[in-house]
Amino acid sequence: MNPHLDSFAEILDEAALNRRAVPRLTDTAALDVPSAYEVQRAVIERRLARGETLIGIKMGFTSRAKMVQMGVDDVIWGLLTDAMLIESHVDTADLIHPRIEPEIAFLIDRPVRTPADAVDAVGGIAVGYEVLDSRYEGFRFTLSDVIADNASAAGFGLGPWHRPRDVGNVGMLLEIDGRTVASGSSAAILGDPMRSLAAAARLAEAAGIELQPGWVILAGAATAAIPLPAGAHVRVSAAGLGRAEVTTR
Ligand code: OOG
Repeated sequence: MNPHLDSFAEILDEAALNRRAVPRLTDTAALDVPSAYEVQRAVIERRLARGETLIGIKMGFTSRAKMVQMGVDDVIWGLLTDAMLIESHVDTADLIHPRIEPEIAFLIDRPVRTPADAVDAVGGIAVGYEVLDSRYEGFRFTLSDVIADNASAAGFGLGPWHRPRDVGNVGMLLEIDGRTVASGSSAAILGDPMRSLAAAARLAEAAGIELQPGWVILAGAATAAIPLPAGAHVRVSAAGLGRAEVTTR
């Protein structure tokens, strides 16, 4: 790999480890989208070298609400590792400026050899949440910056798995300490979160990554992301899918 891309990966990895935001890579260098995905891959390789394992894919900017919030206009993806899975607590001191957003998640239970297999390979559907933590100052970035930064992925949590069902238009809520802070419909996710799953399968195939049984695909948020405060109780819910909850310190 180009040493200059590798040094970008080091900057982003250290920013996450040290919980210190860094200037945008594109402030000082040109970075096209393919190179940005190379940086993302190198950031993940550093995590894998520390013993983490890949457990899925997250999609980003699959809704207008997110594109408008962050000022970008293309769907992106990132990789999820086991260390990102949140059971019930998040320590906000481990993060720079975390935000949270409600998600629809798919559980893959059969190997996906071609993108056409993806829909039939779904063994479960759940409501979940994603904790985002841009490694960039001010949570501001260009499309290439955020791709390099693994689509701001920091953590995610899941509600109970349900048998596959139509989730094309279900109401979704994000509540913090009992107050609704965001609401939307899953239809905001590319018209149907299933389309986001198909897009994830296509992107993974193009990148030479095979979706594995047990992997989770996060389809992307239906609403804008909300700052995640310390000492809070957060609940996300989706009609027919129950809820996922997390408390923060
Ligand atoms: C990038 C991640 C976007 C989504 O669901 O749209 C994303 C960001 O907003 O920091 O995960």
